[in-house]
Amino acid sequence: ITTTRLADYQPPVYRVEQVTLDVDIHPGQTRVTSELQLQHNPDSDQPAGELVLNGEALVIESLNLDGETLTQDSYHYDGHLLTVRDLPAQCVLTSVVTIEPEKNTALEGLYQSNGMVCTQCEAEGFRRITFFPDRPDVLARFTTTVHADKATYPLLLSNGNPVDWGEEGTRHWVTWDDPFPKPCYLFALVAGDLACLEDSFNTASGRPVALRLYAEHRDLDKLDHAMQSLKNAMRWDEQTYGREYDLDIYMIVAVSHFNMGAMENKGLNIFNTACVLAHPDTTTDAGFQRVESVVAHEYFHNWSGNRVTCRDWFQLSLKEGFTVFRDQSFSADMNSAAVKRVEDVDFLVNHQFPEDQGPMAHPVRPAEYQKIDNFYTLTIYEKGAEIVRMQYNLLGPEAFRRASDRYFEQFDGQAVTCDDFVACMEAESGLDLSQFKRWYSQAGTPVLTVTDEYHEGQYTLHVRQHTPATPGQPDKAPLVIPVKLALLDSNGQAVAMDEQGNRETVVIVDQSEQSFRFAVPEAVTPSLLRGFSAPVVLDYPYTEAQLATLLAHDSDGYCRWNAAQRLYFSALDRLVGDPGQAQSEALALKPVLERVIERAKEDPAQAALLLTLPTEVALGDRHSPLDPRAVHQARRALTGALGQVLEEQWQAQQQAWQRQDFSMEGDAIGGRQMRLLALGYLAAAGSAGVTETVGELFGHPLCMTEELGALRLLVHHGLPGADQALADFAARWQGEALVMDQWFAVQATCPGEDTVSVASALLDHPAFEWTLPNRVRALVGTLVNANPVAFHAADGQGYRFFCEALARLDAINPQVAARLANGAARLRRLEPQRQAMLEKGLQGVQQKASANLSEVLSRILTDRS
Ligand code: BAL
Ligand code: ZN
Repeated sequence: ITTTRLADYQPPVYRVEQVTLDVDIHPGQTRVTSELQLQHNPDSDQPAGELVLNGEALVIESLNLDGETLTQDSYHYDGHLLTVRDLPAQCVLTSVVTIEPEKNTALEGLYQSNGMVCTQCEAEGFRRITFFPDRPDVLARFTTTVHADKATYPLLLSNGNPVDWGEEGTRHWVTWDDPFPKPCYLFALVAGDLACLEDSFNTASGRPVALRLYAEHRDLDKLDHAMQSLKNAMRWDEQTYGREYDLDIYMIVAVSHFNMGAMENKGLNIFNTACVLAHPDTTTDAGFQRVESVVAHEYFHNWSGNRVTCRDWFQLSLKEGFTVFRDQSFSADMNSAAVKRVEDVDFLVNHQFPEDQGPMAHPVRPAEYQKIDNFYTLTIYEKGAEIVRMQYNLLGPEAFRRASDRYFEQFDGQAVTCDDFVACMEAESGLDLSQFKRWYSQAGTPVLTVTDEYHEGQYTLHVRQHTPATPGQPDKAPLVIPVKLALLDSNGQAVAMDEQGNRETVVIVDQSEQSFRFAVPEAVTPSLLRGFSAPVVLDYPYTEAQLATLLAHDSDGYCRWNAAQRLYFSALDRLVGDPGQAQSEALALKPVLERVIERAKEDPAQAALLLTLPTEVALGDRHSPLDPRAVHQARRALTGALGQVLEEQWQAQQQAWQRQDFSMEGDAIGGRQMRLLALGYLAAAGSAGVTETVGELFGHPLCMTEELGALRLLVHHGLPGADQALADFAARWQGEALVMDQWFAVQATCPGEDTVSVASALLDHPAFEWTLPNRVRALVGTLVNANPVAFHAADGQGYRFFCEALARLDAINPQVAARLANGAARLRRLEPQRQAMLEKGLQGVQQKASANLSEVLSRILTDRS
């Protein structure tokens, strides 16, 4: 296992000017002929002569240099690297290799999925197809010819435009040419028998673009939402960033077997079916929103990632953080911006913060890695997006747009770094961002500790910042933390904070300790970190009365949500170990929640967010050592008690949001969320009639959101009829893979220790497939990550389930196994008995682990924090 370090970066010795690929698909064996036009790189300080190419487990048929067959003494291949000696400065290297896509269960490189052949090359999959300098700073023009059987694979796709095609008996071929130089991680190829939804888009400058969305024939009716999302994204990027699409064709292919969500290959995106297919009968509202954002995300990569790409994989967040920021902004514009921001923050604090506080913590620009696949993390993506968002807010929209224009224009066709991005921000704003850039290099979540005082018209905030140590980074320097704030008077109204009468301001915290003063007429409640202006933990001693004021009156959606979360956490913290007090905690919360429920008609989606209790995982993270049973009982007790004390209000809500007709309008979606939430509280309280109402909803749903929501309530609350409902659901949806994933997930997330034996039995269900990542994530991933009371079952059965699954999966798909292993990241937070059981299990898996899995396990096992 080798470690790659940012500090060791060297430019490539040779550039590849042109690649001509010929991929000849036959059952059992695919032959790949590649012709590389090589040129010594003048930026390299190494002389021409030796060339090292990546190539993973390729079977060489022949190697040829400038027309001469290479003899075995002029090259060396060790199964991973091909070293060719005595090369001139300019030459053509031709290789013929064979590969076996049918046997490729790792789903990297060229592989089979439900009868089609497709690729996944990011980050390092292209080396499994042919020999190449598989690094993002080698940009080449690709011409690709695909040959295959006509009947099995009537459709042959690759990047760019089709320029030639023909038939050879029962076989046919198509040649695709991509005029834009690109790194090989953006290469794509698809061969299959697929249905197509076709549309077109006229760019702002009037160029027509053919839009083609491909899926299995049975899924053709599930592509409309993705098409509309794509067109919206194309227009939005023109209007918001001035970026037009550049090829004549834009294609998306839906694939069942896929390691990630989707892939932005130039002109030929390949998508996990879960992120592109959508139909109200089979897809939840959340699923629709995911399709919209992922389609947009991959489209936006055409500029932020493809036209301007990364110099090396340490710069991954250059494209991912920026593109997540872009897709978040797009979704905010298409839907409710306030709700979107809270959803994004909720995701960040509940998933990225734990990563940043655990053994896998790493900077947004890591300094080293063993397998780059393990760094497609929430830190790179979500925290990376927050770093771009802070720059957007520091510059303001106009300067940020000038800076992004400069970035795209100056670096078009180049492979660059995060420093290059920030330099554009500095150049267009005049700001000095040198201290700000510590956000890229320093891991960990900063904690802002704030206290305040009020004296004779002067209100002072004292702010201290501290970033806890993370693996390999014991000492942290102060960051630049923009804190947007307002000050609320006793009526909850924001007061003027300066002579201009501004009622909101931003202070920049850039030292370990600082104070900020404001002239205000009375003692105030601070509304801090408005809009979640920086990805930090805020430690301010809010009283419950202040939180109630913020929740009732703050105009900032994030601050209202955060106030609600703080109220819930303090009640739940008291109930951990003492759930008998749930009734009095619920009564104390009742008046503030009543006000939120009353306002639900203004914005039901926002109300649903405000009324949702923190998860057991989030609550567990506040208690050390983790006591999953006590956490489970506390949350369950408070849910039931809130169901009881607000029973009338929940009943009214569940009736008010009942609809006769299906709609995808914002209020209809928010209404479904409110209705299911209300039914959940009623079910937890054992309210009379709730079983019938939920059963009725399950039997006569308007859409999958209702059907699945009702199923989840039946199963998770153990309501009568739950088993029959599970059987009916499976019978109805056995042919729909994505719906069956939800069926597995509903069962795996049923809170309770017994769920482990249910999940173990489901591993033997005929619909369970180890080779299908979505299915494994639905059953094993959800139990491990979203059902702590099951995963941490006192007898260790959850750990046995997990470790056996890890070992089994690792032999099939190391990338997905390594990702799943992150579920053990809280190892050192467990009490000694559980810790010993899990540690032993992980050590057993570690003995035979792949490089991917081994890197994650060793970080977890050596964690001493
Ligand atoms: N580049 C990998 C998939 C994505 O982030 O778009
Ligand atoms: Zn991306």
